[in-house]
Amino acid sequence: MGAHMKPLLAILLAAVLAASPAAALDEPKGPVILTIVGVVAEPNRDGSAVFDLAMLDALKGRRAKMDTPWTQGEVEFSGPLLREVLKAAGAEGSRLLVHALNGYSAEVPMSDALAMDTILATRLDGEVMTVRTKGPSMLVYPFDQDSSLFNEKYFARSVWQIKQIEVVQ
Ligand SMILES: Nc1nc2c(c(=O)[nH]1)N[C@H]1C(S)=C(S)[C@@H](COP(=O)(O)O)O[C@H]1N2
Ligand SMILES: [Mo]
Repeated sequence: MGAHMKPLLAILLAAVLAASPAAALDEPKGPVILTIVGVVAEPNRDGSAVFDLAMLDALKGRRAKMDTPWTQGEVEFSGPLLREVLKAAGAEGSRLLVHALNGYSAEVPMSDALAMDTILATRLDGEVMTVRTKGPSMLVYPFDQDSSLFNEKYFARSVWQIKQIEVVQ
Protein backbone atom coordinates (compact mmCIF):
# COMPACT_ATOMS: atom_id res chain seq x y z
CA MET A 1 0.00 0.00 0.00
CA GLY A 2 1.36 3.43 -0.89
CA ALA A 3 2.21 5.77 1.96
CA HIS A 4 -0.33 8.27 0.63
CA MET A 5 -3.15 5.86 1.59
CA LYS A 6 -2.42 6.09 5.30
CA PRO A 7 -3.93 9.54 5.93
CA LEU A 8 -7.08 8.48 4.09
CA LEU A 9 -7.40 5.34 6.23
CA ALA A 10 -6.83 7.40 9.36
CA ILE A 11 -9.61 9.76 8.29
CA LEU A 12 -11.97 6.86 7.55
CA LEU A 13 -11.19 5.22 10.88
CA ALA A 14 -11.73 8.50 12.71
CA ALA A 15 -15.07 8.91 10.92
CA VAL A 16 -16.17 5.40 11.94
CA LEU A 17 -15.15 5.98 15.57
CA ALA A 18 -16.86 9.37 15.65
CA ALA A 19 -20.03 7.82 14.23
CA SER A 20 -20.42 5.24 17.01
CA PRO A 21 -21.07 7.64 19.95
CA ALA A 22 -23.77 9.30 17.81
CA ALA A 23 -25.91 6.22 18.50
CA ALA A 24 -25.83 7.08 22.19
CA LEU A 25 -27.96 9.82 23.69
CA ASP A 26 -26.75 13.34 22.92
CA GLU A 27 -25.93 15.88 25.59
CA PRO A 28 -28.74 18.38 26.16
CA LYS A 29 -27.84 21.89 24.97
CA GLY A 30 -30.82 23.62 26.54
CA PRO A 31 -32.46 23.34 29.96
CA VAL A 32 -33.18 19.77 31.06
CA ILE A 33 -36.95 19.25 31.17
CA LEU A 34 -37.07 15.48 31.67
CA THR A 35 -34.90 13.01 33.55
CA ILE A 36 -35.24 9.25 33.19
CA VAL A 37 -33.73 7.32 36.08
CA GLY A 38 -33.56 3.66 37.03
CA VAL A 39 -32.94 0.98 34.42
CA VAL A 40 -31.45 3.21 31.73
CA ALA A 41 -28.94 1.70 29.27
CA GLU A 42 -28.15 4.98 27.44
CA PRO A 43 -27.34 7.43 30.24
CA ASN A 44 -25.94 10.82 29.28
CA ARG A 45 -25.60 12.33 32.77
CA ASP A 46 -24.70 10.63 36.04
CA GLY A 47 -26.31 7.32 35.11
CA SER A 48 -29.57 8.96 34.03
CA ALA A 49 -30.97 10.04 30.68
CA VAL A 50 -31.67 13.76 30.52
CA PHE A 51 -33.54 15.54 27.74
CA ASP A 52 -34.04 19.12 26.67
CA LEU A 53 -36.96 20.19 24.49
CA ALA A 54 -34.98 19.89 21.23
CA MET A 55 -34.05 16.28 22.03
CA LEU A 56 -37.70 15.40 22.66
CA ASP A 57 -38.74 17.22 19.46
CA ALA A 58 -36.27 15.12 17.46
CA LEU A 59 -38.02 11.88 18.42
CA LYS A 60 -40.91 10.32 16.51
CA GLY A 61 -44.05 11.91 17.85
CA ARG A 62 -47.76 12.31 17.44
CA ARG A 63 -50.27 15.14 17.43
CA ALA A 64 -53.76 14.32 18.57
CA LYS A 65 -56.98 16.30 18.91
CA MET A 66 -59.10 15.31 21.88
CA ASP A 67 -61.23 16.32 24.81
CA THR A 68 -59.76 15.88 28.29
CA PRO A 69 -61.11 16.55 31.79
CA TRP A 70 -58.46 19.28 32.16
CA THR A 71 -59.06 21.32 29.04
CA GLN A 72 -61.93 23.31 27.52
CA GLY A 73 -63.27 21.98 24.20
CA GLU A 74 -61.18 20.02 21.73
CA VAL A 75 -57.46 20.68 22.04
CA GLU A 76 -54.39 19.37 20.25
CA PHE A 77 -51.58 17.78 22.20
CA SER A 78 -48.27 16.98 20.55
CA GLY A 79 -44.96 15.52 21.60
CA PRO A 80 -42.82 12.41 21.32
CA LEU A 81 -44.35 9.00 21.76
CA LEU A 82 -43.52 7.78 25.26
CA ARG A 83 -42.06 4.56 23.84
CA GLU A 84 -39.63 6.57 21.66
CA VAL A 85 -38.41 8.52 24.69
CA LEU A 86 -37.90 5.29 26.61
CA LYS A 87 -36.13 3.72 23.62
CA ALA A 88 -33.77 6.70 23.36
CA ALA A 89 -32.94 6.29 27.05
CA GLY A 90 -32.48 2.53 26.68
CA ALA A 91 -35.12 2.09 29.38
CA GLU A 92 -36.05 -1.48 30.17
CA GLY A 93 -38.50 -2.48 32.84
CA SER A 94 -42.02 -3.58 33.63
CA ARG A 95 -43.34 -0.33 35.01
CA LEU A 96 -42.72 3.36 35.26
CA LEU A 97 -43.10 5.71 38.18
CA VAL A 98 -43.97 9.08 36.73
CA HIS A 99 -43.09 11.88 39.14
CA ALA A 100 -44.50 15.41 38.89
CA LEU A 101 -43.08 18.72 40.09
CA ASN A 102 -45.91 19.01 42.66
CA GLY A 103 -44.97 15.72 44.35
CA TYR A 104 -47.72 13.72 42.66
CA SER A 105 -46.65 10.42 41.11
CA ALA A 106 -48.40 7.61 39.28
CA GLU A 107 -47.43 4.06 38.44
CA VAL A 108 -47.70 3.32 34.73
CA PRO A 109 -47.28 -0.18 33.28
CA MET A 110 -44.65 -0.38 30.53
CA SER A 111 -47.38 -1.75 28.27
CA ASP A 112 -49.08 1.68 28.28
CA ALA A 113 -46.00 2.92 26.42
CA LEU A 114 -45.44 -0.07 24.17
CA ALA A 115 -48.99 -1.04 23.23
CA MET A 116 -50.61 2.40 23.20
CA ASP A 117 -49.77 5.65 21.46
CA THR A 118 -49.19 7.50 24.71
CA ILE A 119 -47.37 10.77 24.15
CA LEU A 120 -45.20 12.88 26.35
CA ALA A 121 -46.91 16.07 25.29
CA THR A 122 -44.74 19.17 25.21
CA ARG A 123 -47.21 21.35 23.30
CA LEU A 124 -50.86 22.25 23.71
CA ASP A 125 -52.47 23.75 20.60
CA GLY A 126 -48.97 24.26 19.21
CA GLU A 127 -47.72 26.26 22.20
CA VAL A 128 -44.88 24.93 24.34
CA MET A 129 -46.36 23.86 27.68
CA THR A 130 -44.91 25.76 30.60
CA VAL A 131 -45.29 24.73 34.23
CA ARG A 132 -48.27 27.11 34.33
CA THR A 133 -49.97 25.18 31.49
CA LYS A 134 -49.22 21.70 32.91
CA GLY A 135 -45.77 21.45 31.30
CA PRO A 136 -42.94 21.00 30.74
CA SER A 137 -44.48 17.69 29.72
CA MET A 138 -47.63 15.71 30.34
CA LEU A 139 -48.42 12.05 29.80
CA VAL A 140 -51.34 12.04 27.36
CA TYR A 141 -53.29 8.86 26.63
CA PRO A 142 -54.83 8.37 23.16
CA PHE A 143 -58.33 9.32 24.30
CA ASP A 144 -58.99 10.18 20.63
CA GLN A 145 -58.24 6.61 19.51
CA ASP A 146 -60.00 4.73 22.29
CA SER A 147 -62.86 6.27 24.26
CA SER A 148 -62.78 3.38 26.74
CA LEU A 149 -59.65 4.98 28.18
CA PHE A 150 -61.69 7.98 29.29
CA ASN A 151 -61.97 7.01 32.94
CA GLU A 152 -60.42 7.58 36.35
CA LYS A 153 -57.85 4.78 35.91
CA TYR A 154 -56.19 6.58 33.01
CA PHE A 155 -56.91 10.07 34.34
CA ALA A 156 -54.84 9.18 37.41
CA ARG A 157 -51.96 8.13 35.12
CA SER A 158 -52.24 11.36 33.14
CA VAL A 159 -49.46 13.05 35.05
CA TRP A 160 -48.79 16.67 34.19
CA GLN A 161 -45.78 18.82 35.14
CA ILE A 162 -43.60 15.74 34.77
CA LYS A 163 -40.14 16.07 36.27
CA GLN A 164 -38.82 12.53 36.27
CA ILE A 165 -39.68 9.05 35.05
CA GLU A 166 -38.30 6.15 37.07
CA VAL A 167 -37.91 2.87 35.21
CA VAL A 168 -38.52 -0.11 37.47
CA GLN A 169 -37.57 -3.67 36.59
N1 LIG B 1 -48.96 16.62 38.27
C1 LIG B 1 -50.11 16.06 38.63
N2 LIG B 1 -50.76 15.26 37.76
C2 LIG B 1 -51.94 14.68 38.11
C3 LIG B 1 -52.49 14.85 39.39
C4 LIG B 1 -51.79 15.71 40.28
O1 LIG B 1 -52.19 15.96 41.41
N3 LIG B 1 -50.62 16.30 39.86
N4 LIG B 1 -53.67 14.19 39.73
C5 LIG B 1 -54.01 12.99 38.94
C6 LIG B 1 -55.33 12.42 39.23
S1 LIG B 1 -55.50 11.44 40.59
C7 LIG B 1 -56.38 12.63 38.38
S2 LIG B 1 -57.87 11.87 38.58
C8 LIG B 1 -56.23 13.52 37.24
C9 LIG B 1 -57.27 14.60 37.30
O2 LIG B 1 -57.00 15.46 38.35
P1 LIG B 1 -57.98 16.68 38.64
O3 LIG B 1 -59.35 16.12 38.73
O4 LIG B 1 -57.45 17.24 39.91
O5 LIG B 1 -57.83 17.63 37.50
O6 LIG B 1 -54.93 14.08 37.11
C10 LIG B 1 -53.84 13.27 37.48
N5 LIG B 1 -52.58 13.90 37.20
MO1 LIG C 1 -57.74 10.84 40.63
